[in-house]
Amino acid sequence: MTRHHRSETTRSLISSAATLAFTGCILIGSPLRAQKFEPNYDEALVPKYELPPIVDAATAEEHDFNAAWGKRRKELLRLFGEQMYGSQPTTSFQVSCQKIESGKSAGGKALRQQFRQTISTDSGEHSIDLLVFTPQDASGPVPCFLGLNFYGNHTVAPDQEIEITQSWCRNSEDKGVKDNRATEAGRGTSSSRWPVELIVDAGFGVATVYCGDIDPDRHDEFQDGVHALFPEHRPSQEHPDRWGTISAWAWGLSRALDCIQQEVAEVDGNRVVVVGHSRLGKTALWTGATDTRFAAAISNDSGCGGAALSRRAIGETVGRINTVFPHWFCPNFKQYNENENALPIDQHQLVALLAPRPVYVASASEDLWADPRGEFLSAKLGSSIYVQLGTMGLALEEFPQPDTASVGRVSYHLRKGKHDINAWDWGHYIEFMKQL
Ligand code: GTR
Repeated sequence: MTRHHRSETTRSLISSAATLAFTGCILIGSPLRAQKFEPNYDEALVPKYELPPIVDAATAEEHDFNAAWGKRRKELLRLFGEQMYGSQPTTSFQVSCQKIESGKSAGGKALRQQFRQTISTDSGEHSIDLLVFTPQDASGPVPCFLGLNFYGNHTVAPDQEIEITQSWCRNSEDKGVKDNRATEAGRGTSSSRWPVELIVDAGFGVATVYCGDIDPDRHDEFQDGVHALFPEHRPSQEHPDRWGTISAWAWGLSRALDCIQQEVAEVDGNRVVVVGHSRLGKTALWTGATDTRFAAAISNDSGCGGAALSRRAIGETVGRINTVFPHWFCPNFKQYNENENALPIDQHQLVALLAPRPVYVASASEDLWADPRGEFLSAKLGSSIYVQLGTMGLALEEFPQPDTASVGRVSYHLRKGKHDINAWDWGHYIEFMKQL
């Protein structure tokens, strides 16, 4: 069998597996395994794997399927918490949210509002800034996107009034970060990723928080950021199931939603959609799973630890991500380095945790590191639960050609191009938003 032939065979097996509604799917690939941490990009070298079912056959037959799914959903959520992202603290905290500034933005089309949230526990106080744009001419509360940004709120728009973060930032000349401090030079440097005008013109709001305001993206044994508010809940050898940075970011997004629901009259707090790119796309899915107040979730190029199936081990793998970013997931997740088949979960089940709320998985054709095909398979397999719950699944049957978008209750698109989020992606997210 030629390599080409084998990969076509694998592909058709995968697509027929994708139509299997709920049983575990056995996918055939090569028994060969890529060398330790050497990325594999060859479909023919995807290892043999069997995916854990979203619901087993007996559950699927339950008379009251909604109730049976509710039980199974809890179990899946617990497994993702314990084995992958880490549980969030359950002890009490106080939170206050104050408007610190407002004015016109985006050439007068948007109302810009900035809020400072202060979260306190017996162990201290921590502040997080929230930036919200809504259409200037809205006649009532609007649905709103909420997502984290990588380098500070001031990077999302060339607007002099946006506060510059005081939190630790990764050094970047392009983003105006020097000595781990954000500067004026960063203003608007990520605006291609945040098309505020396009969004407000469509009648929606967009809100953002700097991820490093919640938890700086560095490995410090979970000492800083919101981890410091809950020292009794730090991950450790004895407690390898506690929150890593992605879970902390998700917790912070829930706090931002608290603030929106309580203080931002221009936004409809029941129609807030969590969105994120890349590591922040992984976070968007986990946030939507843990906090059902979010009306929907959008993961853009989220890859390994996001929408991509871990067991395919193509592009970035579990071993690689845990080595380069040891703080993103909980310590338990490291057991699965080079050992994905031992995972009790896989990422199609994370997509399923959004059901029946709308979910969007997006990929870019040249972003092989994030495994576009694995992201598509998660969306397709995860969508089976939507069908079982009596709503619509993903309309696409096969992994599509670049520049194809299928927008519905479960949505997927493959943008032509590189790892990024741009106006093409947002145009489709705006279409998706219209169903709310
Ligand atoms: C990469 C990482 C990916 C993705 C990306 C990003 O270095 O390997 O998992 O998260 O960073 O967030 O831009």
